[in-house]
Amino acid sequence: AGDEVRLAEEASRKYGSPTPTIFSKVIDKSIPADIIYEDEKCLAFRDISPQAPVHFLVIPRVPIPRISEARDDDAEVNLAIYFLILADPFQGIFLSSAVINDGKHGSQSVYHLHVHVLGGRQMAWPPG
Ligand code: DGP
Repeated sequence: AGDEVRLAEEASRKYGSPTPTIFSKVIDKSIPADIIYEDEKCLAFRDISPQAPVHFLVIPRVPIPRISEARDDDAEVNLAIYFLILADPFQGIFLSSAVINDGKHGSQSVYHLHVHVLGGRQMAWPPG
């Protein structure tokens, strides 16, 4: 719990006081989620409304509201590293798309930065 407090303080220094979202509850485990990976910087869990046979979200523990507000010193945003780590347990499954929805025009609904990782079916381009 000490860590969560420290991260919340850090986020509030950087971003003002972001409104806690449902993903804060996934992080502190006050609501259930199918967490498939976690470490000191990020979590990955299955999307509650999967749009593909494989659909999980990768989030930083720090509650950065959206990708366009991330700061250069947010090492947590270096999620590509986590994709590599995450891809490993899914070897053999076709992880076809990684999507970040940014803001209203990007249909972002939860303002805690997250990457959608989708796979297991043919994707279409462009997104709707
Ligand atoms: P976006 O439109 O990019 O903000 O997508 C938010 C995603 O978060 C959406 O696909 C559904 C998912 N989601 C929302 N609430 C919950 C929740 O409580 N648990 C889980 N596992 N996923 C959630």
